[in-house]
Amino acid sequence: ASARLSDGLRALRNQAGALTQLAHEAGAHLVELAPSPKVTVYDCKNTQTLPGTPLPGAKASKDATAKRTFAETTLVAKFYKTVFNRNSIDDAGMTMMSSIHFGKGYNNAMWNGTQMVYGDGDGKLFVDFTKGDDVIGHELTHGVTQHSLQLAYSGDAGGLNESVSDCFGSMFRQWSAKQDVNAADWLIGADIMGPTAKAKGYRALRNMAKPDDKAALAPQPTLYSQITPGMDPHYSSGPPNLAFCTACKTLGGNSWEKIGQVWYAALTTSGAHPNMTMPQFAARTRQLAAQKYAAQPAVASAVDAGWKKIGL
Ligand code: ASN
Ligand code: ZN
Repeated sequence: ASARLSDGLRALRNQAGALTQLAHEAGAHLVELAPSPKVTVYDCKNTQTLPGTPLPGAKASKDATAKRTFAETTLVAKFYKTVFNRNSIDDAGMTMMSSIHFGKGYNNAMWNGTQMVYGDGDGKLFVDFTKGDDVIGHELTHGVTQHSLQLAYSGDAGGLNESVSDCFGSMFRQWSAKQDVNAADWLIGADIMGPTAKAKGYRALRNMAKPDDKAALAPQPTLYSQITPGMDPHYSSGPPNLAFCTACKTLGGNSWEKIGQVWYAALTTSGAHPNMTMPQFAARTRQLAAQKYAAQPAVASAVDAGWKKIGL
């Protein structure tokens, strides 16, 4: 009887083992089969009416702007998934929606709270805004911020909001081009400068490595103490951009692998903080770097060097 019992037990154990293996394989398949977020593109046909006319998929579209928007937005989704394990803008797989050809010669791009919007540029100061992969990463990241820290768009939080979009826009550009921190240009908007801007010597909208660069269309302050009340977030983003860039360069390697992970954790950990100040954000990244990379103190020292550079 005891022999039969142990045979039975062995059989049960084998079955349990097989089931565990099956569940493991099924789980692996579920991960592989998790759909990437849907990407949709609409054509405003040079009006300012949103969202415009829905366009067919990337392959079916004859419009280079549409093709590019499908491809680059899909790539930003892949960047967020593979580098940060984030499933779309809201981390719950929401459709990534964009409208192109917004307005006539429209010199801007934006996240409007629901979707991305891109102008064609006037062809003089700016070209088609979809030509900047960092621009696409920047606008989409405004959506990520809206669904995480929910930073306000004024004061310190406003500058942080803009800076986070530049940091992730730039990281996306670096990751796409497989560039380490030394190969990266650290410019925002280099690929959307039009002939007039270039003729005047402007090479980008902003330079994260040198916020006060005279060759940037919008030179920014470099120190936290230079930020004044009511300053536009596109200017007050200069110091935190420099802090991020300095931290990345101090550590070396690829920006998105360690310092980028610290910034992502600072953006997505523990609820909304709409009025977060820059000193608070700095403290948060210092703490997260020390926690996440306890065995690699060079990460926390690099983060510290970044904030010290701007006087924090
Ligand atoms: N392109 C600008 C931005 O995303 C639009 C704006 O001024 N909000 O920051
Ligand atoms: Zn922005």
